[in-house]
Amino acid sequence: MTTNSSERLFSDDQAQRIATGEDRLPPGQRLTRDWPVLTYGATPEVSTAEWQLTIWGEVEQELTWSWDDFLALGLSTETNDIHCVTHWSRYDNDWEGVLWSAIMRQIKVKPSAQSVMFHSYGGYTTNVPLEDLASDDHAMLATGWNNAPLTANHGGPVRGMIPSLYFWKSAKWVGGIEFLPQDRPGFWEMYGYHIHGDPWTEQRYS
Ligand SMILES: Nc1nc2c(c(=O)[nH]1)N[C@H]1C(S)=C(S)[C@@H](COP(=O)(O)O)O[C@H]1N2
Ligand SMILES: [Mo]
Repeated sequence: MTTNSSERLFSDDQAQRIATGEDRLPPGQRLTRDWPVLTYGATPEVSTAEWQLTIWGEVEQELTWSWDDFLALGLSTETNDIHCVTHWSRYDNDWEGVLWSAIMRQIKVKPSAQSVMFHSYGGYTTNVPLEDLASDDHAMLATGWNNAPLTANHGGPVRGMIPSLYFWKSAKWVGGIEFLPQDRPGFWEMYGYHIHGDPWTEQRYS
């Protein structure tokens, strides 16, 4: 294979896929190196001092965590790929945050709970079945990206990060988690996005 860049057989993206020996790119996606901002509406400015996470619904006890309460659950790091329904994907994002599994250890969820609704400051919502969260070891509520606090436009101080689903399921500015007795559509799901959103089977729109 030639090393002359004008005659290369493979694009960087293809070379990367070949080098890693796996097809990382879900069908219908193309890679981007920058990180687009996709927000419906205004960007809420939420300081860590005022930020709270409230958990309610199908739980034995509702609770509210402050920023310090939340950090006390312990921070982990994860590297993963993000796939937006508008066809861009971005590889190798380094996240810091609290794993979903660590959050679940603090909550007594009722057996009736099927799904969660993430509620954002500003009003955005998105639904995710508990099964998806439980089977995704990498799911977290993220506080940092590439060794820096998550910026406001990307959902800081705290955003969902669920790499197994399209990126609209990763709510920015999360302030509430509601446990639901049955799955119900969130914001984009009511406007025709797929109720589930698996990028590998292209569950884009319903
Ligand atoms: N609160 C909130 N969360 C959101 C959105 C939004 O508009 N509001 N957009 C979603 C969509 S469609 C995508 S693709 C990602 C984009 O995240 P980014 O702007 O950090 O790339 O956030 C998701 N989470
Ligand atoms: Mo999106």
